[in-house]
Amino acid sequence: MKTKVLVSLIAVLLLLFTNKTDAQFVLQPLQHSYDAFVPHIDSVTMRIHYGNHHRAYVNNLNAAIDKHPELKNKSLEELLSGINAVPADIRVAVRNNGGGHYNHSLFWMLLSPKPTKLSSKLEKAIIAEFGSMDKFKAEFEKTAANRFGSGWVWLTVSAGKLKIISTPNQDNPVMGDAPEKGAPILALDVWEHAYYLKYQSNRGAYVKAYWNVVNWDKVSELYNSYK
Ligand code: MN3
Repeated sequence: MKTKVLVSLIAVLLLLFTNKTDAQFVLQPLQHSYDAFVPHIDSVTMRIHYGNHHRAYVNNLNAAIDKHPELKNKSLEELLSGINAVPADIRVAVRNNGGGHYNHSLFWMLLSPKPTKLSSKLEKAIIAEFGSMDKFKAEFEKTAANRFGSGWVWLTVSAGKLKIISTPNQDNPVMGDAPEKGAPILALDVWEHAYYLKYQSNRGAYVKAYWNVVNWDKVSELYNSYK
């Protein structure tokens, strides 16, 4: 019994310590419960993905920035868009963990447990660019399938134009050295940790299920803000 109390106390202290508020970057609370996206995304995957993977990116990013106090006033966007100006000894850490923090924050924000509808403005733009919603989804799914290993699939706005692109690892289209720069309005994580517990090697089924949980209201909002 005593041990149990002690273990709980240590857990609380650890939690307080890892969430210390002087950290530059903070893991924002999830807007939905872990089981909110069942059956499309299972709750264990949500818990581990957010609570372990995303938290580790935030902690590792803060640890890297701690080595260079001159970067303390930089926003995440500034660090990533200026990635080549980040000191060499922490550049890879900022790229991977800063990218991880940015990408996952966007990914969670763009999920919805309830059906949402894209704006007619965005729908028109998608149809103009890709031919139809079905063709857009097919191209997005194909891009997800073709990402070898770990990475992301994006719908971006670049010079007013919609584009589907993919990046490896935790890279993203806002990074200063991105081959295809753009403002992301849709973000899909295709790392195995995002789907393997439920879908195993069937990435395609995960990507198809993703359409059920996209927050089109938010995607439309982002589109309007970049258009
Ligand atoms: Mn992930």
